[in-house]
Amino acid sequence: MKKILTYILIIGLCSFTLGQTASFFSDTETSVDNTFVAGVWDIPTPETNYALKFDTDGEKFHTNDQQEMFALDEYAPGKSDWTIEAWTYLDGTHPTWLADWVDNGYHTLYFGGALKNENARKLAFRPYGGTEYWSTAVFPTEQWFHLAVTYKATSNELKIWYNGILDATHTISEDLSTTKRSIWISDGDNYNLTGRVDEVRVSSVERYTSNFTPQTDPFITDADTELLLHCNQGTGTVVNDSSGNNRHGTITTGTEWVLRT
Ligand SMILES: [Ca+2]
Ligand SMILES: [Ca+2]
Repeated sequence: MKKILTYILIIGLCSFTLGQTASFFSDTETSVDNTFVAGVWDIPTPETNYALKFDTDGEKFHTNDQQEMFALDEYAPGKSDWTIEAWTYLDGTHPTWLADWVDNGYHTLYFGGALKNENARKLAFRPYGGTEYWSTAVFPTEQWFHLAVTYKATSNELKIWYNGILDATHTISEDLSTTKRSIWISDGDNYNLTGRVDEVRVSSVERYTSNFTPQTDPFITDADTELLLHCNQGTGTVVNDSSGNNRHGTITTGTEWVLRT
């Protein structure tokens, strides 16, 4: 009796999980009185979770076409909110002095490196020709963390969020408008990221205004998503943009696909 009750419970749970219209077995499988005889379960194989790894100068991702990033001008030219975020993993510190995270060859976000010891592995935002706006946090090596930078156009406020906690707030005095340029990850200016990125999302909205729990599931695109890289291709040189805007990109030779650990 106990066994029968257990079977009923398992079948019930499977039916619930698969949905009411889903059958316990697929058409190609056989069953006798709902007892599994042959075939495979009707559960889709999950997408393998890869990330991009950079460890040498010249290694980078870049969008194939020029895009707005720091000047998300579809609403107000050169003056719109934005958020740039990615799960990030630092394998170490770049041997020279900085390690590009995300930039457009004009305005840059980078980690300070060895020659700037006081700022080693802090994150800086540097508008073209302007001031460096630093994080308070010194970011760790050999662990994944969520990093987000938000910009509010009406107040010129730039905020850095480390694992969902507000880390630094700055008022930007520079004009952030640019012409459209490719979006680069790592090595926008001959300084590679010594690390990895995954789930890169650029948004035309200030996504975060108070502390938050970073989403560990893949992002789903919405009307405010400009670029979304799940980085799960795992092979080849094309990285698909899942934002719906077809801003697909390319990785240069030496950039590696690594399993997301
Ligand atoms: Ca991924
Ligand atoms: Ca490499």
